[in-house]
Amino acid sequence: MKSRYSILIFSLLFFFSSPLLAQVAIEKPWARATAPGAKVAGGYMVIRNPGAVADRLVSAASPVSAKVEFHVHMNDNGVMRMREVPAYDVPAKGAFELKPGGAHLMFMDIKRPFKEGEKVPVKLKFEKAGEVNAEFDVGRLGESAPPAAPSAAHKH
Ligand SMILES: [Cu+2]
Repeated sequence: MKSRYSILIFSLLFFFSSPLLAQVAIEKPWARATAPGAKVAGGYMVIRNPGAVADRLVSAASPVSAKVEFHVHMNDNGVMRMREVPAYDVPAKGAFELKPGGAHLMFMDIKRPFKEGEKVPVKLKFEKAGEVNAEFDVGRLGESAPPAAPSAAHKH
């Protein structure tokens, strides 16, 4: 009788510690519309991890681009530069935010322009939570950034 209980308890513990139960939530995924001829696009979101174990976003892919890279912005002597990083760490009971001017997904070699109002599907792969699908809403061109075209900045 006693051993049967311990088997039950053991399997319950195993079940609750299973990586399959690790979960992350993707909040407000969005991407910027692209200018004509643009080859790359930025994607943003908040990754929330309610679990007690830290997780890590290790890869991302989308049918609309050749690949999806993880970028961060670094202040290099007053000049903001982008740098590729291998992964994003999502702390336990915490969140990791991707936003303009900070960490962002970079859609490389996009196959078509991103148009405002459409959705871009992205498959995210986490070390523990596994694959998570997200639909990125395409927002306005140059949202929360200076206008891309010089002519737009010099309207009289
Ligand atoms: Cu970038």
